[in-house]
Amino acid sequence: MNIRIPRGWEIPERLATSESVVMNRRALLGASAMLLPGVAAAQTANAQTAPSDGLPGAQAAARNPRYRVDRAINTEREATTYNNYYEFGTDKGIWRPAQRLAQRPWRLKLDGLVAHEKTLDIDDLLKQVSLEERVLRFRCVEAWAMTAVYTGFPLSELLRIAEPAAGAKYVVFETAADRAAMPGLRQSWYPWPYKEGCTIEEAANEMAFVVTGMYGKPCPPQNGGPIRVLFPWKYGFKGGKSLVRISFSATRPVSYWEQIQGSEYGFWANINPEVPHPRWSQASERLLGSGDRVPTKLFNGYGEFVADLYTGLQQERLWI
Ligand SMILES: Nc1nc2c(c(=O)[nH]1)N[C@H]1C(S)=C(S)[C@@H](COP(=O)(O)O)O[C@H]1N2
Ligand SMILES: [Mo]
Repeated sequence: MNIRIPRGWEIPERLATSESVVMNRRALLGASAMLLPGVAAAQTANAQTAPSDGLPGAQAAARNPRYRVDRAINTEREATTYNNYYEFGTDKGIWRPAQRLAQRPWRLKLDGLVAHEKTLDIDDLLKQVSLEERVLRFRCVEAWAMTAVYTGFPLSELLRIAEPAAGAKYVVFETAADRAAMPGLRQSWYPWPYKEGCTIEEAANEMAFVVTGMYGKPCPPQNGGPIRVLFPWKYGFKGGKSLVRISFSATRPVSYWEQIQGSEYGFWANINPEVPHPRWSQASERLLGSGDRVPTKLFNGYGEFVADLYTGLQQERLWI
């Protein structure tokens, strides 16, 4: 008999939805909670207008030419209607139910090891920073990727506003948990609220970007509006959406995905085509829109900006 057991990287991509495979095993009991009429309708309906039309806050800003891409830029529609946002559900079609997340008023708390704890209103914050547009590659750990147009400001500007104390070594990002708007929160076995973190050196790196807009409009809720963070050299799950709190800490936080499955989603999560996810290869990625398979790049192509952050850290699990 010749039974061939497929290796992890041979599973078809539709099964390589990592982030949901782990959960769906536990989710069976709670599945009926997700079958809201609005959610089902949104998954089949086609948008007539762009999802970010009509949101508050102007987001036109000059493009920063420093960050070049060698790929076609995805359309606004592609980048804003295929999302991961588990608070709204585990499928990619949550953009319509996500419109229930009110974008104003919105406050962001800065606390922990800081000179003075602060709570900023988003419109006041936007006046204290200089917005720029960046065209960035984005790579999900599930091996889909896109190139999208973002407006925002370097995370280093928020560090300046927060004034972290000398002992602050890590930055912790906590995202919205609005039970009325987010049906996913009823799945109480997940460690809500979604939290992520990075080192203070990573946060100060020029590539760490706070996003407040996309395609010249306010960032739509499904992409993390009104304010989210992006680490374009790391897998997408590091970029917490709809931030409500940024804390400074002396100790390394354990993030949402790390709590769910630490062997598959670690603290560093830097992109490396040569280090497979435990269940599939990371050597290539599928581009939204064209569906083309292209090779994945070390640090998602941003090594010239970020590689130095990791000298001396070779003993860490930098690539998971
Ligand atoms: N709060 C929150 N942030 C989140 C997620 C989430 O489920 N909840 N998903 C993450 C994952 S897995 C990815 S790939 C990106 C997707 O961002 P996008 O929908 O803007 O492309 O958001 C990340 N941030
Ligand atoms: Mo992801």
